[in-house]
Amino acid sequence: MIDLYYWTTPNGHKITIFLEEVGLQYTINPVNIGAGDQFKPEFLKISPNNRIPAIVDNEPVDGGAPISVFESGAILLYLVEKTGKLIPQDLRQRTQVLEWLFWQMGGLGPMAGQNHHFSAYAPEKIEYAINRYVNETGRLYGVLNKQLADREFVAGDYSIADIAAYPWIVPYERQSQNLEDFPHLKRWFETIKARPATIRAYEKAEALKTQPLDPDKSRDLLFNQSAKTIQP
Ligand SMILES: N[C@@H](CCC(=O)N[C@@H](CS)C(=O)NCC(=O)O)C(=O)O
Repeated sequence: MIDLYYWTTPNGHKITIFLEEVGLQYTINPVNIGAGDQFKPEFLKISPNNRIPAIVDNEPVDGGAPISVFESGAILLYLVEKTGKLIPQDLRQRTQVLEWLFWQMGGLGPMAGQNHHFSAYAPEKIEYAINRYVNETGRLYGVLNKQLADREFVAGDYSIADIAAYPWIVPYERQSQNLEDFPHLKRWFETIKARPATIRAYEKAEALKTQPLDPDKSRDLLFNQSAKTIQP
């Protein structure tokens, strides 16, 4: 059984999509990041970066003590090693999956995240920052669109490379992107959206969504972090 420490955000969705695809048993432990659950000492023991997602695998393949993993890319890699699913065994194909997984982790995720921040959450509208991240998100959409021009999925068969990228395309409107400008990406997006595992994963998210108790407090918790937040 996997304990999943989760909230209803793109990085969280990666793991529910994966778990739904492979049919591993898991329980969701909600970590409401708008209410400050990510700072609870029990959670920080598992995820020292005070970010979701994180997992605890209570039945690791080596038969030893439970293993905890934080960082969505590391979790996906841990889970493909555990299950042997959603990653090719062939060296060349596997390398491509890793390239696109890391492309998402180092590019699409952070750039789209800053896009959300400066477009939607920042108290001031800073034109330079908004343009910078909207343009960079658009460039990355273009890269993905080109990659998908002659193949169904990002790197061979459906894999963790697709699962990592998909939840970051879901909020494309919030990122000021138009999928009509990226026809191959749009076709890929609709294909993944219709997969039963994706539908189940997003249903789980809907079931959890609650309004933050105090939006100002949530904003403060999420966007005023510094070294002091985490250091004793
Ligand atoms: N690189 C990390 C990023 C995780 C991340 O940014 N998680 C956000 C939600 S998508 C979070 O937990 N935010 C809580 C906070 O900012 O305190 C990963 O991929 O797991």
